[in-house]
Amino acid sequence: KKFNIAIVGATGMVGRTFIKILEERNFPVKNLYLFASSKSKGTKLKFKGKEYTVQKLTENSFNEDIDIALFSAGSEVSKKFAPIAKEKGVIVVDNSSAWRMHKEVPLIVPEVNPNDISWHQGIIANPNCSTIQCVVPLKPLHDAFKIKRIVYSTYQAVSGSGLGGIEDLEMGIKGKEPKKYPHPIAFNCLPHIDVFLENGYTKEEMKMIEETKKILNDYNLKITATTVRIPVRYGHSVSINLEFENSFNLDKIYEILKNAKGVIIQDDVSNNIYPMPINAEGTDEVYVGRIRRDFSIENGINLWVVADNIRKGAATNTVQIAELLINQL
Ligand code: 11C
Repeated sequence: KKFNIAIVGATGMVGRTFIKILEERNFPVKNLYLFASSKSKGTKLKFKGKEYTVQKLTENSFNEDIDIALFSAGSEVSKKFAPIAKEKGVIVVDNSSAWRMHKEVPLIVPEVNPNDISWHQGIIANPNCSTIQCVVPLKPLHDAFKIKRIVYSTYQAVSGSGLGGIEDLEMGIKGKEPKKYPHPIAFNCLPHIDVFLENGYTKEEMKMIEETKKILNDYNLKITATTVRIPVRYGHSVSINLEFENSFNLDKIYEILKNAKGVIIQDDVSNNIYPMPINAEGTDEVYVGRIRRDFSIENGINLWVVADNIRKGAATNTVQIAELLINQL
């Protein structure tokens, strides 16, 4: 069986990657509909050698023929248009933060909580990129040793801010003033991703905290986060400090991560092998290394986790959710 697929935000960085990944994974597409803002109307994009013209997204864009719409056009577009699509019987998989914390919306990472697909009501949310890459290795460790507390510290690529982030980095290297960020990102790092909230955290930090609890379905977890933008084009890195309820041995941790779906261990420090964004770029796996005991507490470990934020952190995960869906349709 083949499906009619719409992409909303088709010309953006994630939108273009949706098209690439649908093609790479040989997703059974019957018709493809590409939508974007009026700015990008008429842009031609290729899928499996055939050219498609991007149409302006309007309230009449969705027809009953469309089975699934993949959205990546920002929260405001998702807030307005996802309910319109849903009303037409289209199932929305949304990459923005608009719907993630809604009770009736499953928030899915297919390696972690695929069964949550069963209770969707027309909208399914794709988590934030930095959350996705963390929960993939954390889920099997939580199942085995019960995580008590998580400390996330992130090192996030500029592509997380879209093309504007890449431009600030490229132009900044040439000495130009930043346009996207409040400070230069070239030769610098900014402990500031998304907006600051009243509690002193950024919205990116609170997304990591809240989304982790929802995906792991454990609201007792204690989590804190500091999210930092660094001058890297693609690939987010996260230092994760974990405290477990139960005792563990490191060999077992290695064994669990070795068998975890979607995880590749890169941990051979005697040969300088550890995960790095330049190696993760263009791939769909989550890389874990620097696995070591945290000697400052009883049951603690440190991990260094890297993934391509545009692929596993966004487009690939969204397409994987659509794959779960078509197995049900
Ligand atoms: C960043 N994580 O790297 C953000 C981008 O909630 O989907 C994705 C924002 C989101 O800036």
